[in-house]
Amino acid sequence: MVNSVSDNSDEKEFWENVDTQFEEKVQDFSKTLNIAVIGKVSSGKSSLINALLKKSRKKAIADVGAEAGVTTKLKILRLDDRVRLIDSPGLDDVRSGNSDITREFLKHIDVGIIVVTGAADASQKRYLDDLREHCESVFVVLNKIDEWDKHSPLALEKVVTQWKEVLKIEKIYPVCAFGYDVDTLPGTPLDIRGVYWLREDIENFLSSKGKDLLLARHMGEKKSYAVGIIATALVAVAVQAFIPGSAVYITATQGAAIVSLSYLYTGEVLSSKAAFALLPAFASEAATTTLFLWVKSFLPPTGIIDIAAAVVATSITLAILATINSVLESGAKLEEEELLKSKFRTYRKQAETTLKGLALTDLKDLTSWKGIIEKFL
Ligand SMILES: Nc1nc2c(ncn2[C@@H]2O[C@H](COP(=O)(O)OP(=O)(O)OP(=O)(O)O)[C@@H](O)[C@H]2O)c(=O)[nH]1
Ligand SMILES: [Mg+2]
Repeated sequence: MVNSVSDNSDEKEFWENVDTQFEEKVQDFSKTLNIAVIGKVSSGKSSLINALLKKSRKKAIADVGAEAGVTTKLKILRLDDRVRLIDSPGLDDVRSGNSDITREFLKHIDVGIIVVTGAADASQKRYLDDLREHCESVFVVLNKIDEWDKHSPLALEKVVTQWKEVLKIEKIYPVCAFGYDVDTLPGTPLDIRGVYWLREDIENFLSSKGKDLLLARHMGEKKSYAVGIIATALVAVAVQAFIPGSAVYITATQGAAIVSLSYLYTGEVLSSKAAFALLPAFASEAATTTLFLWVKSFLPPTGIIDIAAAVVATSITLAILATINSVLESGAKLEEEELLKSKFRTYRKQAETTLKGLALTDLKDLTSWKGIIEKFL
């Protein structure tokens, strides 16, 4: 391929612009995340942590025991270099931990969760107040709601109301996190209730701080997060397809989504260079030989106000990201170019069929994308 001088400078400018856009889009993974789970002995703190992280009994990360005081004082779960979960009866125990880790931790706690059980107990107010002083966001959880299974539904409602009154709070999360005890009878299924809503609110808070993926990476189930990353990228691409110079934005969006997917599955932060180095594998599948020309071939630099352009851009992006997701999910390496190519061929055909006949409103709608991608992956 012989490029003229002006093509080369076009290409250079293109990549400079892509890099600028990429930096704006990519999540900052160097942040830290501290979560404190506080509550009386045997209230179910460790069980709740497992449920929150969507762990199976076999893959539980926090020890659960029927005897009181399994988490005797302070348990520090170091999920990775940047993410810490502290499980403790109260912040007093964290304070008396008096190590570098606990001192650092107390300086900034992103999320505090206080776990209570049974009848309303005003003595818990001081633990809540203490937690509030150290945390950006606090969630109160009423665990073991299965204790009321044999009562009328009103009984649980009354308890919830009383807890709100004694703690002077607007919201409490009634949950059940049963089944993580190693002594649970074999074959007994987990009984998890209400944790979905707690998780969703915590994730929304973390997302507002650009920290959602720091936690998502430790979840026992990753697919729903991958769907979210891909859907968000596709909405952006559908919108960007109509902007002049769309190729720059779309390439940057693809790169940032690749970095997010890679972090979700491996915890590794890909450089922009490494992320963009993957794209030529998909380009050479198409007719043209360089990524620059390939991107331009489906996206005129001026942008055209045409649904067909948006469909092409989203279907190619969907195929690229589905390929990356599939390789990472299977534990294979992104460097395996032949694998990328062969998966991309299949996904590209599938994407074209799936997206045929979609309206522009669908292409710009996050929920409709999530539905499509869930079936697609
Ligand atoms: N019925 C019922 N039991 C639960 C629930 N959640 C936890 N448990 C049980 O309560 C006991 C204590 O649970 P843990 O998760 O170990 O509680 P903890 O607060 O971490 O306890 P310590 O570490 O000892 O302070 C275990 O036997 C759990 O199986 C629940 O929602 N319902
Ligand atoms: Mg415990």
